[in-house]
Amino acid sequence: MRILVLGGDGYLGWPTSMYLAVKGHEVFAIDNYLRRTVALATNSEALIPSPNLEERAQTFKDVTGSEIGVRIGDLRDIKVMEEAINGFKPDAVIHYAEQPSAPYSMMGYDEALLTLDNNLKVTFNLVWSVINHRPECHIIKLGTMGEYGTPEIDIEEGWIEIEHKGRRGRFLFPRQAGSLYHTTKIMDTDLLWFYVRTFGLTVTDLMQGPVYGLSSDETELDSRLLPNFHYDDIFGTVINRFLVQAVAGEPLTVYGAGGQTRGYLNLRDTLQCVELAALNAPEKGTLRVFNQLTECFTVNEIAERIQRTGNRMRLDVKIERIDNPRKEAEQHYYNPVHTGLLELGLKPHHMTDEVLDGMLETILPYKERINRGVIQPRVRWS
Ligand code: USQ
Repeated sequence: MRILVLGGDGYLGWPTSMYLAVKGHEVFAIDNYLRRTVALATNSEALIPSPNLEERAQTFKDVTGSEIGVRIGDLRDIKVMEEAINGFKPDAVIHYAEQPSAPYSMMGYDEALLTLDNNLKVTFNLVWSVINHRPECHIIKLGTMGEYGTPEIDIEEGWIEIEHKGRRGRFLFPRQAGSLYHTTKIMDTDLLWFYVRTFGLTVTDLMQGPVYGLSSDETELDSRLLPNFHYDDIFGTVINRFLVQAVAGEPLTVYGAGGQTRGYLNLRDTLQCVELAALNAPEKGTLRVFNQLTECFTVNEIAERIQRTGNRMRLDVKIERIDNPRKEAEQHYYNPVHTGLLELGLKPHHMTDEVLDGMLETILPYKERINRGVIQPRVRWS
């Protein structure tokens, strides 16, 4: 397939581009280095130095013989988006090109506006470019499980049947996000659903949980191909953060009571999921939603698992419950349905002790690069 990856330099975008190229797809990746710029501005640089997108694509070609087309461009500019869609003529577009950090979106007015403006404008430009130049193209949008929040009822896979005053209807599952970033993802879903209904676009919305890991078959080929691995309070997701904290000898930062439950997945499974979505497009003119996660944990369970694994490696890991900087339920019901991707053939890589050991071993050589000043949360929700 011809697959365009928007946000192809990111934590997920770069491993996805390589995975798809090795599988024989024709891949073109675009990025404007927004995450790198924000990371620099907030002193939140990735643990492992990552060459720029052009250098990465060259290394990837030298190592594998496969090519990834790359362009540095800002997709908020409709001309850049149109050139990509009209020039490359993709069968599928994977849309990762968003400001992905909940804490960043809660820092203040400027950061909130950047998140809102970037995330909605890129989605809007994508919609219009596809309508005008490639209406048959399948849009695969990275959404987030955070769109649903933590309701008192089971979370369905995107849609819910509601019976009301004796009549029935099918609706998007109610959504109530816990940060502005997550709220922009709800708005994206609503935009896409509107244009599916009115213009017959074909869309898959992947409601993804927090991802962990830094290995895929391709990233393991050369350290210059590793993803941007963050452990700071802005871009680091909780499992990645805790593993780096364990290596640094810092106590694991459990926010509040630690009963917050989320659906997690290994980086390798994100790659499988987006390819499965691309190879199995939904019926034309529909919005399909998958909940993209493989197993649920509380923050306490994650901390205890990482403490055990770290202590086996003589890291003397401590756990500290600190004031929660976020507004979120710290003890709650959580039961999301996630069968759609399994039915398409997803083979989950679970968070085994071996997986955590492997991550600790990859992180250890970079111990001296850990900046202890970005481990404690610097952003409070209010
Ligand atoms: N947490 C801690 N200690 C930490 C960091 C986080 O207890 O040091 C807690 C948070 O309070 C939260 C949970 O761990 O309850 C998950 O936090 P996270 O930072 O790993 O994930 P989040 O901010 O929700 O965002 C991440 C990605 C985002 C994606 C989302 C999926 O950055 O792009 O959309 O995961 S989900 O969480 O399902 O919405």
